[in-house]
Amino acid sequence: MPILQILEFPDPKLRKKAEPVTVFDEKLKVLIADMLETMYQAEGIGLAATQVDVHKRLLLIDISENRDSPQVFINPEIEVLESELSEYDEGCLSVPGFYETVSRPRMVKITAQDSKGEKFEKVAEDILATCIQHEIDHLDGKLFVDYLSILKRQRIRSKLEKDHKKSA
Ligand code: QAP
Ligand code: CO
Repeated sequence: MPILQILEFPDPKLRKKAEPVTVFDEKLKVLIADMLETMYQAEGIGLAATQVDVHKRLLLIDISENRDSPQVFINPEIEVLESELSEYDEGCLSVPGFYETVSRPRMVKITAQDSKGEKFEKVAEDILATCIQHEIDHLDGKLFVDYLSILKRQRIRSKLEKDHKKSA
């Protein structure tokens, strides 16, 4: 199965807003399979379609130790259940090599559809809640670096731009 190319910050394509998925067909299943393969080979815990330049509201998460429990969320909506925030050192496959602390609501309820279009709800806490919020941000064109100081964000941008020039 093909490994998809992951866009990297500051690529402007990462800023596009994704459109709802309306067709739950074989093509969607192939995309999910390719994205899973891509996430596992890159050793990520989460991947949004935006990151592989597909601007549809679809994301994957696998926070399991054995990397064998993928969760697929299509057209996810989020409701904050607790005003309490939790802090995590976040990274991103689109911002390779950088980890920074971000605060987000600790507990959220997600309403989404599965690969068959079936609606489901899930309450997520801690790392799963953080990860889902991080991935939904991608679908809205947002990145974790947007929560950092301008200085930190610019340092990350310069470093990655240098890397991209070298490999171009
Ligand atoms: C989002 O990120 C996340 O820099 C998922 O060199 C991460 O899977 C949410 C990765 C942490 C909450 C906490 C990053 C792999 C993977 C890198 C990822 C890298 C290799 C990031
Ligand atoms: Co990310």
